[in-house]
Amino acid sequence: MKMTVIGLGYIGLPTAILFAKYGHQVTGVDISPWVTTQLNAGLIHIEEPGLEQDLQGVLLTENFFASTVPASADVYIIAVPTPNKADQYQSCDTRYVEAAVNNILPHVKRGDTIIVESTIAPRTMTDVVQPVIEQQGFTVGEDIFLAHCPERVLPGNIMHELVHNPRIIGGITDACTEKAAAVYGTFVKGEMIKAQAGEAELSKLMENTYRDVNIALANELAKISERLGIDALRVIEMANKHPRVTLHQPGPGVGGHCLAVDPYFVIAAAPEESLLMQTARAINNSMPDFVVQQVRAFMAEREGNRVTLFGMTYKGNIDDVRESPAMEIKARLDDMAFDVRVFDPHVAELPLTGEEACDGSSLLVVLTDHDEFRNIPTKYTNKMRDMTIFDTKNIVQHVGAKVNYVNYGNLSQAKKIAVVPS
Ligand code: SAJ
Repeated sequence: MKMTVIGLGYIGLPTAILFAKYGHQVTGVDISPWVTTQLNAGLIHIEEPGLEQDLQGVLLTENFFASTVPASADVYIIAVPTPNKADQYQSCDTRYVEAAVNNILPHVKRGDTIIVESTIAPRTMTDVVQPVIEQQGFTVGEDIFLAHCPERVLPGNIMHELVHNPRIIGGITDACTEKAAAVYGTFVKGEMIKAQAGEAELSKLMENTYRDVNIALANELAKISERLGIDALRVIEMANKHPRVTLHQPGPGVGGHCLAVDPYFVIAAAPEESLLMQTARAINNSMPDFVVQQVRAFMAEREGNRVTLFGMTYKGNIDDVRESPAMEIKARLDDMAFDVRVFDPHVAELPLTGEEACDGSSLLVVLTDHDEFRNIPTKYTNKMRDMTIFDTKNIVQHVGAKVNYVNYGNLSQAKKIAVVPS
C-alpha cells in the first residue's frame, strides 16, 4: 500500500515509521525542511526510545522517505497539531487539519482512505472535514473513506503502545470504518474498536479529561492537606488500598499537549454542561502558583536568593517542555527576581550540570519525575547553601543525611523546621 502521513511530530513520525516497517511505501510530510532533511539522514528530532533505530531500518529498505510536499497514495493519515484557539473557552483550532486536507486533495482519487489521527473537537469530522472533501465532488463512504482514529500512546513508550493498545476506528459510515480498520490491521495487535466518528472524537477527549479531573482531585487534596497539616501522600496510599479507589498523584500542575489541552475542546463544545471539567482545569492551572507560593515561604526563612529547579519537561523521562508547569514556575520565579538555576538532563538546551545548578542554592525544587532524580547525590547537595529539597513529584528516594526533604506529605510542617546549615 502507498501511504502519505502528514505531520511528522510525536505521533505522525512513529506512525509513519511503523507502517514503513510493516512493508508499506510511506511518504512522511512535514512543513519543516530541517526535519525532513534530518529524517532522510537517519536522525530523529524528538526523543523516543527505539524510534531512531526503526527509522534507519526503513531508510535501508527504502520504504520511508520524508518530504515537504505530499505524494499521491492510497491512504492518507493526518497527524498535525490541533492547538487551542484564544477564544473564551479555548476551543479546538482545526486550521492545520483543514490545511492538510486541502494539501492532499489534488492527489486524492476514488477509493482512497483519509484518516485523521489529530485530536479534534466532537463533530469536527462531520462538520469540518467531510464538507471539504465533498466539495470536490466525492461522496464519503462511496468514493472516499473517511475516519477518525485517535492515538492513545504514552510518550516514552510509543513504539510499543502503537502496536499493542486497543485502537478506536471511527468511520463516517460503516464502509469507512472497515477500510480504516484494514489499514491499522497491518500492525495493530490490540483490539480494534469500531465506532462512529463522533464517538471516537469524544472518547479520545474524555480519556484525557478523566485523567485531568482525577489529577485535579489529587492536587486539591494536596492543598487541603497542607492547610490541615495532614500527610496527603499517606492519605492517597491508604485510600488506594480500597478495592474501588484509585486516587491520582498531586504535582506542580498538569502539562503536555493532551491533558492541558483536550478538555477545553469538550468545554468549548458544551460550556454550560461541563462545569466539573472547567473546575478541574482551574485547579490544575493553579498548581504552579501554589508551588511558587511555597517557594516564597521557604525562601523567606532562608539566606540567599538562589533557587534550583530540577526538571523542566512536563513529565518524567521525556524531552518535551510543551505546556510544562515547570516552565511556568521558572518564569514566575524569574519575575520575582529569584536567581533561578535549572538542571534537566533530558533538555539539550539546558547546559548546567546538577552540581552547577545546586552551587550556592538555598532551595532545590524537583518539578519532574525523571529517573535521574530518584537519587540526589551529596556532591549536589553539599554545594548548596541550605540543603533543602522540595519534591513536588514525590520522586526522590535517596538524599544525603543532612538534607531537609520536603514533599506534599510533610509540606505544612517542613516550613517550620529550622534547617541544618551546610
Ligand atoms: N500527572 C500528575 N499526576 C498524575 C499523573 C499525571 O500530575 O497522577 C501530570 C504529569 O506530570 C503531566 C500531566 O499530568 O504533567 C500529563 O501526563 P500523563 O502521563 O497523564 O499524560 P500525557 O499527556 O503524556 O498522555 C496522555 C495519555 N492519556 C491518558 O493516559 C488518558 C496518553 O495515553 C494519550 O495518548 C495522550 O495523553 C494523548 O496523546 O492524548
